[in-house]
Amino acid sequence: EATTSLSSFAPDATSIVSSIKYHAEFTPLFSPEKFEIPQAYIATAQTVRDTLIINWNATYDYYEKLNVKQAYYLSMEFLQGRALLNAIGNLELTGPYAEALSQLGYKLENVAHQEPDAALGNGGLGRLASCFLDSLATLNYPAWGYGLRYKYGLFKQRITKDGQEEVAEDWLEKGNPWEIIRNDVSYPIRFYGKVVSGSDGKKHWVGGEDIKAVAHDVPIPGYKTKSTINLRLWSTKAASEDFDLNAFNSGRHTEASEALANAEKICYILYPGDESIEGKTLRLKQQYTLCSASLQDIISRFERRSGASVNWEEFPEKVAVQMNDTHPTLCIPELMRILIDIKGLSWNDAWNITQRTVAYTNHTVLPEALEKWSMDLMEKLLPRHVEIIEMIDEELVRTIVAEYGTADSDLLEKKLKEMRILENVELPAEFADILVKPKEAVDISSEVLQISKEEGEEDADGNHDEVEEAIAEKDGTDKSSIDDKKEELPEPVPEPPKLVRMANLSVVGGHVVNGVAEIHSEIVKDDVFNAFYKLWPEKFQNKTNGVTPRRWIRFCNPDLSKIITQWIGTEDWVLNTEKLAELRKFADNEDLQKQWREAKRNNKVKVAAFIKERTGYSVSPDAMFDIQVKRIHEYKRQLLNIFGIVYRYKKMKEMSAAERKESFVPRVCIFGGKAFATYVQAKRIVKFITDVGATVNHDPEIGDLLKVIFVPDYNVSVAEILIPASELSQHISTAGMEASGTSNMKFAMNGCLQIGTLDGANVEIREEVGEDNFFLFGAKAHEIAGLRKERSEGKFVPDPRFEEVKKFVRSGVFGPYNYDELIGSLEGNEGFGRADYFLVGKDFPSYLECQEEVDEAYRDQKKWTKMSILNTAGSSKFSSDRTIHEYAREIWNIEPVKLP
Ligand code: 26R
Repeated sequence: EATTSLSSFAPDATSIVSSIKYHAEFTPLFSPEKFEIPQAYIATAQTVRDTLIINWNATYDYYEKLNVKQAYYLSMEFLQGRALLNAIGNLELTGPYAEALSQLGYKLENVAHQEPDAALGNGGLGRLASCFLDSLATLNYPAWGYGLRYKYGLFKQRITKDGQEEVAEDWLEKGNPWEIIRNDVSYPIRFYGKVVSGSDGKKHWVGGEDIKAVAHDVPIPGYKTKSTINLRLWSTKAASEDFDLNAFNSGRHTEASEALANAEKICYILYPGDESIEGKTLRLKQQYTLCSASLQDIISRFERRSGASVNWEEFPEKVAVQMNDTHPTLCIPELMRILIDIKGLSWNDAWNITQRTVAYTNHTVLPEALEKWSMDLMEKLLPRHVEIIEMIDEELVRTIVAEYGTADSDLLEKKLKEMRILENVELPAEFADILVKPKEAVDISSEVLQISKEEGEEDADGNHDEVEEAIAEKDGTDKSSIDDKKEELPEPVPEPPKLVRMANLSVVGGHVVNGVAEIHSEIVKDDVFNAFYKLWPEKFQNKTNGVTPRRWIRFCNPDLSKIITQWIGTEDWVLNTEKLAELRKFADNEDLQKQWREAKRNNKVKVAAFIKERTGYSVSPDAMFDIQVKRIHEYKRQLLNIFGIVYRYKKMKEMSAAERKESFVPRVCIFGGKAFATYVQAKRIVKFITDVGATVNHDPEIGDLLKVIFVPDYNVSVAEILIPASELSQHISTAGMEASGTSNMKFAMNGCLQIGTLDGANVEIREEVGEDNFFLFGAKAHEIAGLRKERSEGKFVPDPRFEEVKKFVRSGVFGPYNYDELIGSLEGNEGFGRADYFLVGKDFPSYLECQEEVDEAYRDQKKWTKMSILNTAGSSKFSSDRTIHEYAREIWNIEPVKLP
C-alpha cells in the first residue's frame, strides 16, 4: 500500500544524501543560495520526518482497523528536548546518517546541535511525560499524548553578575520540521457565555467567545519497531469569521484583528510555574483548551470507530485518559458535559463512564502546588462546568454523610472540610442544617448564615438587611439602632474566597489515583488524601517513575553503551534493562573497570570543554565531577550543597598547601537549574552559588582542588552532556518532599554514585543498587514533623560547623552582596514557624560526614569503579518501560499491538 510506494527513502547513505538534497531544494524554509549547517539540519530532519510519517500512518491505520482500546496521556507539559538523534537512533539509522552527512561535508553531531530544545515543560513532570511517550511507542502500546503547542517554551536562563535573568525562548523561529499541521483537525472551544435550560429539558451553554484549537502532530518513533505514535499538540486560533473586515477597511487595524490576537495568545507561553500557582485566567483557558480539544478528538474517534452503532457504555473499554497531575482535571466536567448536554446521556450513565475512563497521577505533596481555582473566575469562564462540579460536590457530600452519619457532627464537619471539592462554599440546600449543633450551642454567626441563605437577597451594596434585622432581634435592639452603631462595629471580616480544589475533583472523578514512588504513594495515602483513602482504599496505587534508557544511556552515552553491550554480549539491554544486572558479576574485573573509567573520563573531557565554552572556567577532568542539576527550590536544598562547599573551602584555606592536598579529593562541583522567575529565595540561591564560584575559582591557593560551576540554561540537552560525565550526584531534598525525582535514575544508569536522603525514588534506587553503593544521610520522612516542632519550641542546637559557615559567608568573602535574607531563612526558632523549614541546619552535620565518606571512597578508585558499575547494574527497575507496563496493566487495561 501507500506506505511502501511513498518511500523515496531507503536506509543507506546514498539515498539519504539524495533525500537531503531533495528537501534542501524542494521543501525549503530558507533561501536557496546557501546550504550551511542550519539548512543541513532542517533538510536532514525533513528526511527523517518522511520516514516517521510513513510509520505513523501505518500505525494509525492499524489501530483504526483493529479498534483496540487506546490510552491518552494528557499533559500540560512535554519536555521533549531534541528529536534528531533520538529519531534516527530509534530507527537504527544513525550510521547511515552519519555517513550521508559526512559525504555532504558535515558531522552528524554538529548538525544535531543545531536543533533547539523543545522545552514545553518545566522539569520532572514534563520530562516524565516525554519518557512515557518513548516507552509507549517502543512497547507497541496504542497510546497518544495530548498537549499544547506553546509558542514560547520554558524561558532561557542567562547568568549575569546579578544572578538569573530570563529571556524568551523562540524555539519555533526557524520552523519546526518535526510537526505536521492538521488544518483539517480543529475543534471549537468556548469561553464565557451562560447556561440556559432548553424546552427539551437539556442545559445549553450559549453565547460567549468561540475560538478553535488546531492539531499539530509530532510523530514519536519507538525503538526498533515500526510503531510510531502521536503527540498531538493544540494551538489556538480565532474562528475564521472573527476577522472584522469592516473595521479593517475603515482603518481600525488593531481592532480588526483583536479576536485573532486574543485567541492566539492562549498558547503563547508555557507557565513557568514550578510548585506555585498563579491564578491566571490565561492558564485556566489553557487547561480547558487542552481538555476540551482532546476530548472532542477522542470522542469523535470513538464514534467513527464505532460505525453505525455508538454504544457509550463501551467508551471506557476503548478509551483510557490519564491526567498528568491536576492540570487536566477539567477533563472530568468536560466529559460529563459532552455526554449529558450533547450526547443526551443521563447523569448517572455519564458519571459512570467518566469515572471508568479517567485516572489521576499526583506529582507533588507541597500544599502550595495543589491547584485551587477561584470559583468566581471559573463561573465566568466555564459556567456549565461549575454547575457540573457543584453537582459532583453535592454527590460527594451525600456519600460522606452516608458514610459517617450525623451523630458525631465534629467528625462529619472534619470530613466535609477535608474532602469537599468546593472550599468556603455553603453546603448544598438539602444538607444545610446537617451540622447545626443543639439549639443552645447556636451562635449568632451560624444563625446569620441560615437566614442569609434562606431568604437573604443581597442589596446593591452587598449588605444583608435581613441579617442585620436578625442580629437586632437577637440582642434586643432594632435595626435603626444598629445603623447608628455601625461606625463602632468592627470591620466585617472579608468572606474567604470560594475555591475549586482540583485534586479532590480528580480523586473523586477518576477510578485510580497514583503516586510516583513508593514512599510518595504512602504519603499520598497517609497524609494528603488520607480521608479519601479511608473511603476508597482500592483506588490508590503506586507507579514508581522511570526514564527511557534509549535517550538516557544508549544515545547520550555511546561509549558506556558499547562497553555494556560488549560485556553483556548483546544489545538487548536497551529493551530489557534487567540484563544490566549481568554486569554485577564483572564488577571487580580489571579490564571492565579500566574501560569503564576510560569512558567516564572521555565524557568528563567533553564536559570540561563544554564548561569552558559556557562559563569561561577551566576545570580538570581528573577531579571528581560532583553534580546537582534540577529546578532551584528550597526543598531540593541546593543551599545544603553550597554550604557544604563553603565549609570545605574554609577548611582548605585554614591549611597549608601540603595538608590541603592530603585532606581533600579534588572536586568540580557543578550546579544547573532554573529558578521560577518570581521565586525570590531561589534566585538568591543562584546568585550565591555563582558568587561562591567567582571567589573559589579564582583563588590561586585552591587551584584544581575545588571548582564551583553554575552551568547556565540547564535543559534536556545539557543533561545529556552532564549526566554521562558525573561521578557523584546530589539528591538531597528534605525527606518526604520530593515525590520521586527522575534525574536520580538517569545518573544511576550512567554509573554515577549518589549522595541522598531517604526521599522519593532514592529509597528504591538504594534498595536496587545496594546500600553500600549509595551515600545516605539526613533525617527520615517520619521524623520531619517532630523536628520542625522541636525547632519551633526553641530546642534546636545548631552544629558549630553550620554557625561557622554562616559567619564566614557574612564576613563578605564572597563579595559585597547582602546575604542576610538568604541566611536568615535558615535561622530563628520559636514564633516564626518557617525558620529553616527545610531543615538545612539539622541535616548539615550528617551531610558533611557523609561527604567525607565520599572522599574516602573516591580515593580507592577500584572500589569506586565497582560501586559505579553496580549502580548501572542495579538501575534496571528505573526504565520507563517497566513503569509503562504497570500503567498499561493496572490502570489503563490496554495491550500491546505489534504492526504486521
Ligand atoms: C500548579 C502549577 C503551577 C504547577 C505546579 C507544579 C505546575 C507544575 C508543577 C511541577 C510539579 C508537579 C513537578 O514537576 N513535579 C515533579 O514530578 C516529577 C515526575 O513525577 C517528580 O519526579 C518530582 O519529584 C516532582 O517534583
